Amino acid sequence: MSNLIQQSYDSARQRYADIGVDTDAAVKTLLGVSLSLPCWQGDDVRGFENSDGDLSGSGLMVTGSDTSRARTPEELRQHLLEALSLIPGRHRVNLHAMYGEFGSRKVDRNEIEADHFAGWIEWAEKMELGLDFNATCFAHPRAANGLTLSSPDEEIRSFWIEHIQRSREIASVMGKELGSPAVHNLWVPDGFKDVPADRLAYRERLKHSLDTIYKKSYDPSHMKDSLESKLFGIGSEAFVTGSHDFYISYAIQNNKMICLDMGHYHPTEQVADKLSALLPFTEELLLHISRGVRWDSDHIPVLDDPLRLLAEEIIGCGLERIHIALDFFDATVSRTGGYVIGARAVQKALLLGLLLPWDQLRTYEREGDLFARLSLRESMTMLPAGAVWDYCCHEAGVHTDINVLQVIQSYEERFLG
Ligand code: RNT
Ligand code: ZN
Repeated sequence: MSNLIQQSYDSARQRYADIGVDTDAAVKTLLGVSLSLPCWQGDDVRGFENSDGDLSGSGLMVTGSDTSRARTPEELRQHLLEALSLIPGRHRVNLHAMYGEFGSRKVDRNEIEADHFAGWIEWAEKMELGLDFNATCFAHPRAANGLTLSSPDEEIRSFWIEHIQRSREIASVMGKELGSPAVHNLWVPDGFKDVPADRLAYRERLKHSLDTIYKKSYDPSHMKDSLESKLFGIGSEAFVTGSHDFYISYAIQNNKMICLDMGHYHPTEQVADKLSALLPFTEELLLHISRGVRWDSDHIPVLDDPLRLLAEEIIGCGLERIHIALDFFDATVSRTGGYVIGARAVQKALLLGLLLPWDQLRTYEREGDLFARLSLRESMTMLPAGAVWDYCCHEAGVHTDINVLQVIQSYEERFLG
């Protein structure tokens, strides 16, 4: 089998070389790209607090009843390791604050500390994984009416400010201990189902809360902040305090990263187009790669057009300034399998971007030969990228696509006992 992979690769390499694309370099670059895997795909956004993990008021909704959900930190780490063994390259795990290891204690969000994540940090260090972090501003009685940092209730705002300040601190400990900066991403659910009467007051309160939160600055080699906007959520259809315009303005003024989630824009908007619109004004960006089906449905990514276009732009704009996190949850299928399919789809999309003859396309464009640009792009679509991908998996010691199903099936059998 591996002989066939090698032979197919050799002939693919020649085909690409003929149009000036170096497949060895593409594979090498791809294997150097780290993706941040969402811990929440492994357990349906439940976390390990000793509460019932009620998502109401969050706008997030997990559907499905596949039995593979991780119920403990150990099971979640087991799922992640199994998934990582099927994803070429070295990656990161994206944790939410509610995934601390609290034992049987009830630790409220305004009490969390780095110690609650010591097990994760130790594990990540051992497995050579980076960690990223998120404050969890939902699935909590104090967020049940869908308002946190922009709430008119001062006590509620202070509670969440404290939580987020602690979360940033924890992120910085993670980054410091692992020697790789942790991105602390902030998303709050704030908004209204119906038309608000004082939009400005909510946004001013959000700004004020953020100013308090970000007063403390951290060494960027330990922690970096990002802000995630949203167009609407379930229960925040008419108004979202932290809209795209709001956070762009805030991020640019305060030197923070913007997080672009693929499910958080109008369905006809291309998130791909936003990278080059933001990069002239900001040093780095965070992506939440997801697949929206009709709405912000958080489906597992597959190699579809929006993802291909986004990956092309990541390559076109330069990988160095873009952090790639995945954001999805699907309880209808194997949680571990979901990680594998989603992450590998992103990698395949990136590979397609890396296999484009960028210099030639840009030359045609500069020269105004737009038919040549169109024609060359189109002639790339049927070249043997699959042979390069198989080779990449093989090089990384990871199964090729066709074997994923069986490996996941036998893992699930063992997991479910
Ligand atoms: C919600 C945001 C956010 C969450 C995770 C769990 O709409 O996309 O990123 O999905 O933080
Ligand atoms: Zn997101």
